[in-house]
Amino acid sequence: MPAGSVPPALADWVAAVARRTRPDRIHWCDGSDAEYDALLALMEADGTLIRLNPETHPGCWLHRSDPDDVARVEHLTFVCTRERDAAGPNNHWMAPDEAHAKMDALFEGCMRGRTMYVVPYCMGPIDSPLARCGVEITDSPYVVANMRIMTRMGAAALRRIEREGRFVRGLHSLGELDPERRFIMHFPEELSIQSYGSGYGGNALLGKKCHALRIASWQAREEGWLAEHMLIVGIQTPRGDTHYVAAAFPSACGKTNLAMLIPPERYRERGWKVWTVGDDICWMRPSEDGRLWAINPEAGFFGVAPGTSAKSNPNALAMLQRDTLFTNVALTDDGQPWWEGLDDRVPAFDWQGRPYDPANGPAAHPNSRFTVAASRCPSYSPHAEDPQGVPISAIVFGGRRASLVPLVFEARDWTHGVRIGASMASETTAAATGQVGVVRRDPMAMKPFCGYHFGDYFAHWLSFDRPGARLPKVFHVNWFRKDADGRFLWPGFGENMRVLEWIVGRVEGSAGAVESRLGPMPGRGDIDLAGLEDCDFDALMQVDPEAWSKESEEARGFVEGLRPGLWRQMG
Ligand code: OXD
Ligand code: MN
Repeated sequence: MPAGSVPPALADWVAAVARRTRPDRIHWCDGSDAEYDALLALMEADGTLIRLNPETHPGCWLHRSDPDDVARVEHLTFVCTRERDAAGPNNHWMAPDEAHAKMDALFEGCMRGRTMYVVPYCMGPIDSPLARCGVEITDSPYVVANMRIMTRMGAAALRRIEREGRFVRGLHSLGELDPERRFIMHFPEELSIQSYGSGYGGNALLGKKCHALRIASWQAREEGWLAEHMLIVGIQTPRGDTHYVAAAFPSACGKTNLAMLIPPERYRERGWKVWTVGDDICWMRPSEDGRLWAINPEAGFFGVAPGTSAKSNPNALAMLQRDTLFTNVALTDDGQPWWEGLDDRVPAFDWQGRPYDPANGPAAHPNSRFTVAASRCPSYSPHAEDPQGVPISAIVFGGRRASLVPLVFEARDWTHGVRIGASMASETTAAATGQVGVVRRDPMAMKPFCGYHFGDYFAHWLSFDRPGARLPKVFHVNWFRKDADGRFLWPGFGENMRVLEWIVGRVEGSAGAVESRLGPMPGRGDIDLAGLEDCDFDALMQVDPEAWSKESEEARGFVEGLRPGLWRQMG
């Protein structure tokens, strides 16, 4: 037990878990440097971690996971509410009694021969009224090390738990890493999570998707706030004002790149700057001034490595030079991490540790990751840890759509914005197991993460439009539109600044737009296209009326199928 007092509810729960799982040892995590170093040493000794080249990448490590355990498993992820309807058709559902019986059997004796770590953590700045605490029990030191980077973990979180008495209970075991014995269960009514059989981030770092999205979205609805799959950036204008933008994109669609965008030189010269607050999750709450104020509940980035390069994300590349845990990337012959899109070196070993052979597929797993402290990011906002959060001026929804959807358009008002978010669809990526590149409905990028019925979720969003509210403007973007030959029509990355400038201009009331059936859009003269002579702006913005009507009809059918009458309430 840690020095100082442990709330009885926590002590009792830990004891009960230990009786069931039978660990050899129990370690209460304090979050200290010494503890982290000891964990790394332990994992180096047993081969869980490989030390990377200390000259080029001091403090960096590689973890190779089981090849069958490399992504989120949506088909094995359940929301277990008493009433099936509460979980909605967007979630797999299991009755709580049945789920508990299943999980109890799996956890029985599963930690024999292992250490059970008790990880108190806080999602959000430790002194923020918007932050929430949890405790994860796990038998994976890799999970503990990641939780230390991704959350405020240890003694301070335990003190907050002691003060508040309330915390989310997360129980995790690697089990046998057998895909046939793997479940990620959520019990929102009990504020608890149980995860068995996977060590992959989204399945095992329970503070992240399980707590900060699925459980938190449930709590947010009860308490009048929003827990969203959104990055948060501050856009500083030449006048020195900073507008905060929250943006929802499905997994592996460039949230980390956008969160760390470096404006092109022309913009920098004029005084534009982009500040990173978060790259994945945003908790927003209406404040007394009527605006939505947001925090990033995480303390680190668990980003997709492939595609990260000096061109796509120089800030990320700079922060990954030290003190980073890499998972399933490839290795160069001198022990440096490598992934597709990084540069033109040829790696020596692939993500499974085999001598690299292109015949075996990509060298790095397409969902290989880095875990790094947010404070290591060169563009980390000086306001990222403000307890009250940052005020949100604009919300952006975006999907990965090769056709149909224009570069950017604006919602007419909040309710129309909710309709736009609810209508989102995107091509699937490697962040979850299953087929890649298939367009699926992913409203507000929350399909895998909303912990309750989507119909109730959209109604909750609509409820923010009330007297006195000063709600953000809402936009939709698509960086991924292609021409007939399959080439991207928009350069993306830093050049997305042009679109952000238009969005900020709309917020400030200075940028023009043309009306369209989708909502206001930039005309040629409204957006900076200087130097983009090759870019076919008309093709980027073009909307095929018939195809659009078909898409809207599908979205309407989807929303009406959730809760009849809801579509009409959405603008
Ligand atoms: C993530 C995801 O890891 O969305 O952020 O899968
Ligand atoms: Mn994500």
